[in-house]
Amino acid sequence: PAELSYGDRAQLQNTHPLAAQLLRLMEEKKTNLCVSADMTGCEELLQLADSLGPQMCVLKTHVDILQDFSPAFTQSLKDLGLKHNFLIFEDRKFADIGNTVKHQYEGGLYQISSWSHIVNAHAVPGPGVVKGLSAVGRPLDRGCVLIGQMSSQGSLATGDYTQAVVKMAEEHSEFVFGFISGAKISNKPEFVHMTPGVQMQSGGDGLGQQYSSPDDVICKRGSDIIIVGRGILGASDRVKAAAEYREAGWNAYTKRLNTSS
Ligand code: UP6
Repeated sequence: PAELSYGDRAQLQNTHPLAAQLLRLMEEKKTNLCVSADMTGCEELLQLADSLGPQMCVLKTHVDILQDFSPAFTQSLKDLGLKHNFLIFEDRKFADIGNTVKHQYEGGLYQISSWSHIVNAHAVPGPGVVKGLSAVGRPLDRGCVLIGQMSSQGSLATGDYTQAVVKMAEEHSEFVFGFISGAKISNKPEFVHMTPGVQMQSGGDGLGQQYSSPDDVICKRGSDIIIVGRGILGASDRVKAAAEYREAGWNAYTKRLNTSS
C-alpha cells in the first residue's frame, strides 16, 4: 500500500495529539531532523537552538549534563521553541518504578514536565513506568516515546524485548506515541519512530556508538526522524551541517514516499 505522508498521519483518528502536532510541523517545515543538543553550557545551548531552530522539528536535550542549569534557561528554551516552531525532547530515559519516575519527571531541580514536550522511557520496569509518567504528563498534554532499540553496540534491546516494547506502547497509546529505535518497529502509522546514531558516514565513536546514514534510517529502515548530535555539533559550520542533515533526511523521506506508491 502507498505510504502515508507525515501530514496524512497527523490526521489519523488514533494519532496522539502531540504526535499530530509534531507530524504537522514536520510537513510544514519540511524537516525530519532532531538536533541532539548535547552541550554543557546553557548559553551555548540556547545559541545553538536559536541558530539551528529553522532547520529542526525537535530539539533534544540532556539537561543533567548542563553545568549551569537554571529555571530561567528552560523558559528561554521554551521561548525559542515557540519562535522557531520546534518541540523539546528531554532524553531522560526514565527506567524506575512508577512512583519514582513520577517525582523525577515533575520535581527535583529540573521539573522536566514543565518544559519538555516529549520524554522517553525504558520498558524494563514494566508498564508502571508509563503509568507513573502518564499521571504527570497527560494533564499537561505531553507525550512519551519508548526505547525499543538502541544504537549502541551490544544493546540488549533486541528481538522479543523490542516486540514487548511495541506491545506496551500500543497498550498505552494515550500517552506513548512512538519509539526510539533503529528502524520502524510498529506498522501502526500513528506511531512516530525516532532514530539516534546518525551521521553521513557510517562508523562509531570508540565508546560503543554506531552510526547509520540518514538515507538508511529513513528510506531503507522506515524510521521517521533522524537524531543527530556530533555530526552537527562537531562541524566547523553547524548551520551548514544542520542544513545538510535536514536535506538528507527530507530527501530520504520523499524517496520513500515515491518508491512506495
Ligand atoms: N542516544 C543514542 N542512542 C540510543 C539512544 N539515545 O545515541 O540508542 C542519544 C545519546 C546522544 C544522542 O544520548 O544524546 O542520542 C546521539 O548523539 P551523537 O549523534 O553525538 O552520537
